[in-house]
Amino acid sequence: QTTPKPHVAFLSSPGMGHITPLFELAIRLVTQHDFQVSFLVITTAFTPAQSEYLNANPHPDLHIVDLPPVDMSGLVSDDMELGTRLSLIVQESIRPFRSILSELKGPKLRALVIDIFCTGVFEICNELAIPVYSFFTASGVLFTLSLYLPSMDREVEGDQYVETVKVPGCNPIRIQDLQEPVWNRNSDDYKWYLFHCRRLFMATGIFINTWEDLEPVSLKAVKHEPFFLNIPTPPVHPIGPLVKQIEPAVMVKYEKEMIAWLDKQPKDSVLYVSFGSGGTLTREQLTELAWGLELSRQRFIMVVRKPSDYAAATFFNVGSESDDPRTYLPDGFIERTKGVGLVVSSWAPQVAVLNHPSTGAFLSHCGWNSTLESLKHGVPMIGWPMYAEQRMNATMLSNEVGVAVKMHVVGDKGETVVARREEIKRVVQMVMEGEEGKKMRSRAKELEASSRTTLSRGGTSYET
Ligand code: BUP
Repeated sequence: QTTPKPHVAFLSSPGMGHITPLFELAIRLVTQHDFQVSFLVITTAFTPAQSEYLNANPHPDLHIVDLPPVDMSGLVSDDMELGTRLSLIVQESIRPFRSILSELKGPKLRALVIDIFCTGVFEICNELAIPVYSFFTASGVLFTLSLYLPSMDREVEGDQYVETVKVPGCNPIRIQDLQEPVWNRNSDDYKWYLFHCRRLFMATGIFINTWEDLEPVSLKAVKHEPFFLNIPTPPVHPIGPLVKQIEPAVMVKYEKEMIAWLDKQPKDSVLYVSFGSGGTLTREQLTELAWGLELSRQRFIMVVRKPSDYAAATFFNVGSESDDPRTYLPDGFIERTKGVGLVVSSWAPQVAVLNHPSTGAFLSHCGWNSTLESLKHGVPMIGWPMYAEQRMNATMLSNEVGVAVKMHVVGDKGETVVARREEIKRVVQMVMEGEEGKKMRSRAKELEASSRTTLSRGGTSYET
């Protein structure tokens, strides 16, 4: 009689930013380590992009299990901050969690893997004796801050953090770089985030989507700094960079055309511009960006979506917008940049673009998935952070890692500053043609090589 394969369940909060790394871990457990996985999907606030991604690579040992949709009317509103909204959706969706787990097909669960917004499952799993591993899908910088947050919260008075944050063993974080929820102690988002951070300590272990060569400072702090040893932090397992694989098979016509266009461009000559699935610019900023790109005379692919002050933008409408970008880009921009630039509405095959030899840099919001995808493919970045922990990421990537230059979009008081076309032109030219760009590209190539090593058999992330 053969022993059944170890059975592990996954639960992710909605949104590609969290689903992607958890699903990539699930795929690897199944294809490289002989596990079977039940991947539980919260169907509320689900987008076409998410279901396309989850259904792209069927595998007999990877079961997608849809949780019953929940009615969130009256519980969430459009003006609610993202973390609060996610926490509430998860809270409602896991009400029947005990019966969901008991109905899973396959042998008894050996573990459950969750993301930071799913910490409401600890009690039930405890009763059922199922170990819970938390997969922290953001950077090591945010991870160490998150472990420190409950202690920091106890020591501070007042509504806001006003001094540079000094997480033990880590580089100081400027107040302007803190994500908004951490900044404002009265906000619901802060309270929810603090709640989840406190509960991180209930995990049997914590996976983190990074690796030693990218974030030595944070990982060393967690391992050796007395503060973290004393709290005590559960065992921390760096397993990154786990990013979406290239999926040429599922590309639709306009995506194939983009890649065909890239095929005709010289090596490292194209700037890829995208602000992630949650990022929108104002109309004024989008105009400046378009002019900056045009004046730079560099090749580009720009993913655009409706400006934030054009119509209500929501976090979950990705892939559903069909408005013509001509209505919000400068008059004649698309015609004048024809042949040099490509404008795509809303969604691009990002990993395939970053993997393409013609892509020379990524102007990015510095979301952690986008960052890892860029570095895994050896592409340097122009950091244009928008929300959440992206400002910390951009600072770390430019000051510590040397793979990015930051666009000046954050003022001294943390306010958003409009980047002007001349500055955009200067930074784009510097990265695409200048010495600074060359240095960053060579550093990004080093990290590409190191990411390959760590994920290969015998490498630290693979073995972990
Ligand atoms: Br937008 C976009 N194509 O056009 P986020 C995103 N993605 O393939 P991050 C595309 O979605 P945040 C597009 O490659 C990544 O794997 C992208 O993107 C893919 O996440 C995934 O939401 C998620 O931009 O930022 O970069 O971690 O901080 O917003 O979660």
